Amino acid sequence: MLLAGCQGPQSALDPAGPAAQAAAWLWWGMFAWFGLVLLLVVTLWLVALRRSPRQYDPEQARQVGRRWILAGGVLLPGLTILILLAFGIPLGLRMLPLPLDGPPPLRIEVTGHQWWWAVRYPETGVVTANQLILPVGRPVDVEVASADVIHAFWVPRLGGKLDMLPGRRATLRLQADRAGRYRGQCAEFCGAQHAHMALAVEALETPAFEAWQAARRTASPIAPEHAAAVEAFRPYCGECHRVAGVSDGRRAPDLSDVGARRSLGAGTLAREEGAMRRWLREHQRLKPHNGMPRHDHLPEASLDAIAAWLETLAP
Ligand code: HEC
Ligand SMILES: [Cu+2]
Repeated sequence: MLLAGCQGPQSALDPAGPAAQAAAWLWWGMFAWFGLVLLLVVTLWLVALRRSPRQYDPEQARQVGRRWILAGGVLLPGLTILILLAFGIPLGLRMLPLPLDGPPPLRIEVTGHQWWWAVRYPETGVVTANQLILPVGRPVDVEVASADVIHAFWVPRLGGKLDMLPGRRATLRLQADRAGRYRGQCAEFCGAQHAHMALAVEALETPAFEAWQAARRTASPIAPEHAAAVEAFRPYCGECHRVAGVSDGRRAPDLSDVGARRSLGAGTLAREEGAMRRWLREHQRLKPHNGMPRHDHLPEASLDAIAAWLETLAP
């Protein structure tokens, strides 16, 4: 049961990059040291229990007691803090955006919203939401910010955790050494749907990453059978959502590639058959109080037509 915690897409004990590796070393180091301290304390306790009361001498006991206070209350915690600092400071340096010798890191802006993630690649202008696509083997500087309350960015298998504070920008360096899917999660309570604020992370080999960026820079053409859906979408949904070439809303997740997303509502609803229709009809039941109003005023046929069109939006 304990070992089950060492695996999975979100385990800090299964690092997939140098920054996360550093955090994992620190964790194991602390585990070993505090394990030893626990063993020592339990042994002393057992020894004390087994001592016969006849050997008790009040004067000697006072002296011994003072020594234990010094050793256990000052020396041991002091030593522990020193060791932690000696280990922790160099490891923490790996998560800072320090200058590098090689090519510069990739910059990605991630903004927390109640309760979704906006993701932007400033070098190419590519925008997405609720998913972070990275190249393998290249350092990435994630510039975090918040649009409302305090959130926290954390992808445990790739790096450390950083608070996202309204009105401030901060940068966290991470890197993926292996291609694969990872999971991030808002790590600071930010309201009712905090638990439904997951970030799907995917590390791609460099050619695949470049191909994804290139594909994202061209808007998907609109097939004639979706023209009516687009007309219904533009004036209402388009107020909040951007779809490249269709609408320019900025209050809600960019939907230009929503058809390729692994889940809807920041991890709330897996992309099974019919998930898009279900999300549009039931999103306030699936993720109560989320920032999107009910679409009850739209005819169901129109909503389903929009869903069918959104399904096709993939890079
Ligand atoms: C008042 C602004 C607003 C309007 C209007 C609006 N939405 Fe949304 N929508 C949101 C917000 C905010 C979210 C994010 C909710 C969350 O996950 O917390 C969202 C989420 C979504 C998602 C899920 C995106 C993802 O990445 O998980 C889809 C799909 C979507 N909306 C489609 C639509 C459609 C279609 C319409 C029109 C029928 C529409 N929206 C109208 C604000 C809006
Ligand atoms: Cu949160």
